[in-house]
Amino acid sequence: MVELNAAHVKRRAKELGADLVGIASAATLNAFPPDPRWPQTPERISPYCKSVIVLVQRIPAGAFRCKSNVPVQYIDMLVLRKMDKVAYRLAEELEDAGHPTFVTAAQETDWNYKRASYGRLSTRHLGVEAGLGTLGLEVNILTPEFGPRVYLTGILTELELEPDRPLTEQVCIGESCSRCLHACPADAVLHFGIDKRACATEAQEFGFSTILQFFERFIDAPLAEKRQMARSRDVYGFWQGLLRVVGSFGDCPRCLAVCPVGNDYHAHLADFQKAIPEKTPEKVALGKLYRENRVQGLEVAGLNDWNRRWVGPEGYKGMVARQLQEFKKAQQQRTEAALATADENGPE
Ligand code: B12
Ligand code: SF4
Ligand code: SF4
Repeated sequence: MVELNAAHVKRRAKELGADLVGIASAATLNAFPPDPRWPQTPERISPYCKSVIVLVQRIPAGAFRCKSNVPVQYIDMLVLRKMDKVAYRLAEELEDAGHPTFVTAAQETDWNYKRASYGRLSTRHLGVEAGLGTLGLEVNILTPEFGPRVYLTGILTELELEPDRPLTEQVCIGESCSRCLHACPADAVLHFGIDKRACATEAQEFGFSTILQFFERFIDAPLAEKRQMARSRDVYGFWQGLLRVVGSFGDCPRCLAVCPVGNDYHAHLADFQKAIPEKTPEKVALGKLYRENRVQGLEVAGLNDWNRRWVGPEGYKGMVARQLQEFKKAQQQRTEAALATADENGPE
């Protein structure tokens, strides 16, 4: 049996193509389910799981510079495919080395959990436990490297691996930023929470509940109307969703696009995403209200004692500003180095 440790596993994950990787202990995940009423824990899936290896795959920033959301929707699917392949290859290698290992579905939900709105594991919470980021105002996980523009998956293994420590500093700038709230077309961003039903109208235009509602109407409709319905845009949307998942989820990328966390934002998005067309005085006022409520220490569901663990218990301490300064410094050094090389080479 090959002796494997956390450093080896992480190196292999990166070699296989993962952008970020971290490790969470199954015991910790079992002790801290995101929503204890419906515990999304490894022990519910396998009693033998010791560690969860969490992979992050970034969504290339270029897709967020387009005139419509369509390129992001397509690239989301490619990112998920790549992530699944990387996870599968790593699981296979660990099993070949003698450690039973398998991958969980990154996008499926559990029919028995909160009307199928919860995954078997919450991969965002896995990411926080594995030290890869913290939850933002819109409860996406924000990684310091790529902000929320990532997908995540979990590999469950019986191999005991040294876990990473969660970040205690809040990565999200918080209420004083509120850019995700300003950009949300469905007014779904709560205070470190999300109105899922509202979000789903934009993010899952042709998702399960739309299909269900369509067929309920279809069953009761007279024959002539049935014919019309069968040829409607909805059915085309369902077909596209089945074919390529586009439309069945991941339709709306606005909260991902405008978040100023991550060097990918500084490098490629700061110019294009600076102005937020969806911003209204009402949304700005709501962000301010969230801020006042937090300053005054009012009760906020998303920031209660249980949830604070995943938001970053120390609060925001300027991580994004520090990162931006470092980014600008590195950019200047690159420009100076390029100029120096040009000088050395002399005129053409
Ligand atoms: C179901 C689902 C959805 C559905 C929900 C459907 C429904 N009808 O309920 C909806 C449509 C909302 C959705 C939307 C999106 N999703 Co989605 N989704 C999932 C999925 C499959 C399961 C989520 C889950 O299990 N959550 C578990 C619960 C416990 O978490 P939670 O609901 O956020 O609850 C916490 C807080 O919100 C808070 N809370 C809960 N209830 C309440 C109530 C109040 C009032 C408050 C204040 C707080 C609060 O406490 C909880 C504990 O911390 C995951 C994949 C996975 N397996 O994890 C992807 C996932 C979360 N989605 C993802 C993405 C990218 C999106 C979208 C951006 C769409 C897109 N372009 O793909 C939007 C983002 C919306 C957002 N800001 O959160 C990514 C997130 C990546 C990231 N950076 O975080 C994931 C992780 C997929 C993946 N494999 O990478 N999604
Ligand atoms: S995915 Fe779109 S609708 Fe959902 S929270 Fe983000 S911005 Fe709002
Ligand atoms: S846009 Fe601002 S408030 Fe929203 S998650 Fe990103 S940093 Fe936090």
